[in-house]
Amino acid sequence: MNIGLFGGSFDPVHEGHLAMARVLATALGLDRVRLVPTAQPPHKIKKSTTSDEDRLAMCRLATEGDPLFEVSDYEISKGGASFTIDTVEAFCAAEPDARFFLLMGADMFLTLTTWKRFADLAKRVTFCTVPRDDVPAEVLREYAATLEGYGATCIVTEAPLTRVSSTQIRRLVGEGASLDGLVPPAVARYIARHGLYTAASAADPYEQYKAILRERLRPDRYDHSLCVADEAKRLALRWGADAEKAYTAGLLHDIMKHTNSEQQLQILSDFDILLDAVAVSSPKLWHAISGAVYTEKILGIDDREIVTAIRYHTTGRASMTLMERILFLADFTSADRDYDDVDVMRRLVDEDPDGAMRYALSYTVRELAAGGSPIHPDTIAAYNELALKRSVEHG
Ligand code: DGI
Ligand code: FE
Ligand code: FE
Repeated sequence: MNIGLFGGSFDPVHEGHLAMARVLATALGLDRVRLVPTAQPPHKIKKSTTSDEDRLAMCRLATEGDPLFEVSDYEISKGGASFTIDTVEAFCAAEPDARFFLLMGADMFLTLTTWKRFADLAKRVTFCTVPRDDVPAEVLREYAATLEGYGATCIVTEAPLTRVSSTQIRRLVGEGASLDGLVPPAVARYIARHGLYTAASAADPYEQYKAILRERLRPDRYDHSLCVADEAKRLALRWGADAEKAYTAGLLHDIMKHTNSEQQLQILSDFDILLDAVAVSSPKLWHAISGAVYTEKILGIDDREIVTAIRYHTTGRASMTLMERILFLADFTSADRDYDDVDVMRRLVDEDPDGAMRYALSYTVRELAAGGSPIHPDTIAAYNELALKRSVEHG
């Protein structure tokens, strides 16, 4: 069994991909061509790629009914960045009798020596590519000769293919132009039906959330939300948390801040959330609780990290997760904040995160006590945990 493996982001899959696969399948006598869409890299801030599900669905639609093709969700199911060598090793182990041919576009072919464990990869697969109108066969053959010097086997076909690129297709969709002849009709229909690559989604993936925020918040609070999102993302990158989630949590953390009490209590009762005694008497705490419920149940952001960060952004709590601390601190140090010792807080956040938590919590406790307000037990628990940790450290 000769199997062609064709990996890529397929964002979207197009006739250029399919033509290349067919040319190589005929030239090499392949029994099968397996499309392997790559998963979205983790920690990707700009959601420049379409969701894994959409890209997988388009690959399936593009090849439906053609026995030459199959679509593998191997890398997408695994999640995160995959290296070709790891995927190839998994396929080789699953089908020890098959011969594998790695199909790739001319531009990828010219980078092969930089791939992870290139020498191991070269032992397991034959590298195959097709010239393109902008990358002539001679250039590819010259590079192939170098690769063969390292022990690789390469196949470069003669006739060049016309260049089609996913970037070009995304741009055409944005301009409202037809995709006739560039993608299979079923893919074109899928793109239209799901509103993929439209100007709004391409310009800013968070635009939908921002539009909701602009409806629910007054301008200064909207600005605050953008600033907290930026700061949360900055801290996440610094401390190795998921920057995209931090940005989302920052955007949405105050989403209920301007919703009236009745509606906030309504949403809590709709989802069976009970308020404890201190929370009942402190309406300022409600927006964190109702905001978490809104984010999870109404916006459908079913992500514990994001939801609990919003839930505890006002009170804090004992044993806060990294994402909870990021949002809690970002709310104190965002660019729009301006209180007496904001500079102290900003320095602490960068130099001593525990110290910053301690500083923020004692500030809150002091302010509330000075004003005679009740202090929520979660705030006290967060404060005590850090104060105890410090007294242990300092004997
Ligand atoms: O929503 P923001 O203004 O960005 O900030 P926030 O969510 O931290 O809300 C701050 C308000 O919440 C401020 O008026 C103090 C109040 N607050 C914070 N912690 C507690 C609290 N109020 C009570 N009663 N108990 C607390 O533990
Ligand atoms: Fe808040
Ligand atoms: Fe806030």
